[in-house]
Amino acid sequence: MNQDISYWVNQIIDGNRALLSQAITLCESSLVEDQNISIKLLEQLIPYSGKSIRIGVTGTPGAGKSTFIEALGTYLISNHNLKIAVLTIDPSSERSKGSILGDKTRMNLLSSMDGAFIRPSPSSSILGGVAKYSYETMLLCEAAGFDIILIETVGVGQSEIAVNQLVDMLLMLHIIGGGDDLQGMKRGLLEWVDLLIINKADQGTELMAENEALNLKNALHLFPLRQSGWIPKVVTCSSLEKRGINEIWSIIETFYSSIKSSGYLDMSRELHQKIWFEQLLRSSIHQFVDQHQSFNAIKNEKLSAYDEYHNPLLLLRELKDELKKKFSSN
Ligand SMILES: Nc1nc2c(ncn2[C@@H]2O[C@H](COP(=O)(O)OP(=O)(O)OP(=O)(O)O)[C@@H](O)[C@H]2O)c(=O)[nH]1
Ligand SMILES: [Mg+2]
Repeated sequence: MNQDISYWVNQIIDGNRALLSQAITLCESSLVEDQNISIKLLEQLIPYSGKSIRIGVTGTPGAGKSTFIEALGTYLISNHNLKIAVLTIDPSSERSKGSILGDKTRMNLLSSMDGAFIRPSPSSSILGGVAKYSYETMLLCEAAGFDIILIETVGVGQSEIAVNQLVDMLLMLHIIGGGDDLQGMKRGLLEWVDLLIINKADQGTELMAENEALNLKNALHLFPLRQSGWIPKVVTCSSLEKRGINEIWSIIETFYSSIKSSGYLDMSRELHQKIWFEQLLRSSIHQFVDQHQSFNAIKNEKLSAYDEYHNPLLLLRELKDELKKKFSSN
């Protein structure tokens, strides 16, 4: 980093996309020096964050998440003059080492619009269905003035619980005939979903989609009332033909103003912040211990005597005992 932190801070607040991208890259870097710079940047940018609507988009592979984000994003930019940041996973990143092209994410039109910023993170960094540094990336995008943050998840099952620790609202895309989703793990996930969208309601499947929506609405009624007080909605849409998108936006607006006025929004964001703090604390402790000379000296001494043990757990116990002795007396 050639310029000082305050230069970066001002540029990001002014909406400099190139520096925003670089700041995200610093967050994602495995180098401790880069991580330290990104933490300093975030420290100063946090006061400028928090003003967006944070939305998670989940659903089984191929449900149409990317196509839906493209439809919603282009609608919001064109009709509401909003600025949209999309955080997604780049499926090709393993091979191409970090491509950031929109066309690889099925968001061709959106990626060409001025009001959009699409950030595919490398698939190697996935942790529970979202990129490892999605929270940091989201804060940076908010400081850069984006009104809506859309986070696309990958994978199925419990992963979406992780996205729930980032966003204000969780949307789930559902394919017609995918009723089995309600069984097993998906049932647990449904407790977190605020809006269930039956996608691909087009090309003759509209009626089936309406019936499915009705069944799902009935199924959702059986869930206990949520802490947010919100009763989850079920709608049909066609992301491909861009139908049903305005209705979805009006549900998002209603949801957002309801959790804002009830105080639930502040409460859940505070919880997310504490979860982030815990994660940062753990990695700081890890980093500190790794770099601590006395710790490394004791560890290396023990490791050099490994042949005497032939039992990693015994070695670990002795190492822990010695560390306790050393650090509890200081
Ligand atoms: N008919 C129809 N096809 C759709 C619709 N939305 C998406 N598709 C198609 O479904 C396929 C998968 O769409 P994606 O948007 O890539 O789905 P995804 O959930 O993002 O997929 P992954 O990221 O791979 O999990 C593509 O061929 C889309 O063209 C829709 O509303 N109607
Ligand atoms: Mg996708």
